[in-house]
Amino acid sequence: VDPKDAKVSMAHFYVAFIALALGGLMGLLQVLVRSGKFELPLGIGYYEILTTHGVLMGLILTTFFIMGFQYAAVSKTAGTHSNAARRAGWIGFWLMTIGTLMAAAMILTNKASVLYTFYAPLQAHWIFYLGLTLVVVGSWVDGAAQIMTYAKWRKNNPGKPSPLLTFMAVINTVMWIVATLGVASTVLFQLLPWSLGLVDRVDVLVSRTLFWYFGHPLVYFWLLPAYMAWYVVIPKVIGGKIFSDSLARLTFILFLLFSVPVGFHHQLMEPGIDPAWKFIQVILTFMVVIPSLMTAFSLFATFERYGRSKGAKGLFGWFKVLPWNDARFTVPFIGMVAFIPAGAGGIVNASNQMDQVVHNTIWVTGHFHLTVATAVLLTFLGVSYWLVPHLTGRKLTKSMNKLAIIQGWVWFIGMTFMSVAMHLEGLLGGPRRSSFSTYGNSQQALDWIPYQIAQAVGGSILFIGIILFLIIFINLAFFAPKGEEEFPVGEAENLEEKAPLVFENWKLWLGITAVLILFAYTVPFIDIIQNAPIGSKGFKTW
Ligand code: HAS
Repeated sequence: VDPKDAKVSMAHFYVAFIALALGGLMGLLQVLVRSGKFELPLGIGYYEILTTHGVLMGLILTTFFIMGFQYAAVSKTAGTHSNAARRAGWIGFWLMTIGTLMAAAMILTNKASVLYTFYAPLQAHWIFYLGLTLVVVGSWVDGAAQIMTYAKWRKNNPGKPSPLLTFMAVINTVMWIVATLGVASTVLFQLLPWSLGLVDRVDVLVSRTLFWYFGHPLVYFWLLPAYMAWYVVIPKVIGGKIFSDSLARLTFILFLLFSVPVGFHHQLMEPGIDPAWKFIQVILTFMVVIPSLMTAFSLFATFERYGRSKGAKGLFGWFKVLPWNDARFTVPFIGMVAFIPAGAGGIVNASNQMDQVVHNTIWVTGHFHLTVATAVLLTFLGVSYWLVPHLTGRKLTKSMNKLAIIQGWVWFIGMTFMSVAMHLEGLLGGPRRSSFSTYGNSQQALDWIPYQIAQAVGGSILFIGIILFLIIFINLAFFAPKGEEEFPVGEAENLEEKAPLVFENWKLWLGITAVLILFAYTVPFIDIIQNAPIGSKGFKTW
């Protein structure tokens, strides 16, 4: 990656990992409070730390890391960004950073304790909403940089499929732009005017529906960069090949089509939405499971073929020959393994009847700590172990590689404690988004306490995992010996197999995406607006 482009990516990573440090500390406080053995000092509120944790980890760490990673990936595979694209990268970065500071200032002064979902009826200070708007607009400008470089590549290479990693980054950016239109609408037309006092009431169901129109593709915006690493980087790291370039592209296109029209599976328990439309969106949710199953198939195929080429025998012989001493492989691999129970939990959530048991319980928190906080995050950390030294012109030394592997296993142990306990407590009815309470010593709430203590143990181990990562990151950014670290980009097994050009027919894919969204949302939206009550005054949190 060109050193000028490297600087843009590194700037994103600094903000991302400051968010990880602060957000991680809030996570630690969170599990300690919920164990019932610790009280927050200085009158700090539970929802203040919960919001800080969710916004920093779920929105800031992820968006900054993803934009920095994709910017570098496009520069590496489609060629150095032009001056205009690099300017866009910097403008996007600064807009996002200013927005982050505005939102953080409001959360830390307890004027925006509205959780990371921030939908009505909870109301935050208008500066919080404006800050988040800048984060979203900044990410569009950042995304535009990637699209510009992709367009330039296509112009210079007519009739050829674009580099796989660039193609994947562009799909994720396009999906992000389509998804953020929902959150931008609720913020600009509902939440900002309402918090400024320009309107008195707000339609809560409209705001929640627009949020979840965005909220589900948001989780795939987190996932797809991890899939980029699993499909393209991991085969090269282990010395194998990408199972199929075309299958990887098709997977990403399916995500573009099916990520958005599924938001109702977060609202299955909400009144005011016709059950028939909920049912339709549940079916579409099961469609979006398919590309993940294709990914699992493709990864197993890559591992097995590599294993056989090394003489491995039997069903799982390949497992032994994988490069376990290489953090660039081991850390993301732990993430992949976690994604198997994580995905199974997601399928439980998406099943209407079972969601009635788990909705709003801490089971859901367990689900998303396995998905985004393990499968995705460990992959991001595994990527950082080679990308940061690649960008700073340094080397991942043997001792840091060892520490990175330990970091991955520490995370695995901590998350096993925490998320298993969360899933089990959820099945016993333990609520999410709530501070410690015995509910007047009710037996049911007393039964939750051992699980809450297990979560505190797991959460404390995870915090050690974050400290280990930060030590390695600081070393790789500033102190590791100078040298060259590879940016691993895998090759497809069959180089003759050219990806069909129809995959880059954007009119076709964006057209189908629009049709699916209109199909899934138009009628229910008209219903919601027609049957709207007079709206809610909401709850001011400031
Ligand atoms: Fe989810 C709630 C359904 C995936 C994140 N999810 C959430 C929330 C978050 C979240 C943050 O239908 C909470 C939102 C809130 O605050 O309220 N989720 C699903 C489904 C999937 C799914 C069907 N979720 C994710 C991913 C996330 C994420 C990915 C973040 C990155 N989720 C739901 C539902 C709710 C929900 C409901 C609402 C619940 C409620 O009541 O509120 C699917 O996409 C999952 C498909 C995944 C698979 C797994 C494939 C496995 C692979 C690994 C292969 C491993 C290898 C290694 C090769 C089918 C690819 C092998 C090695 C060996 C040794 C074996």
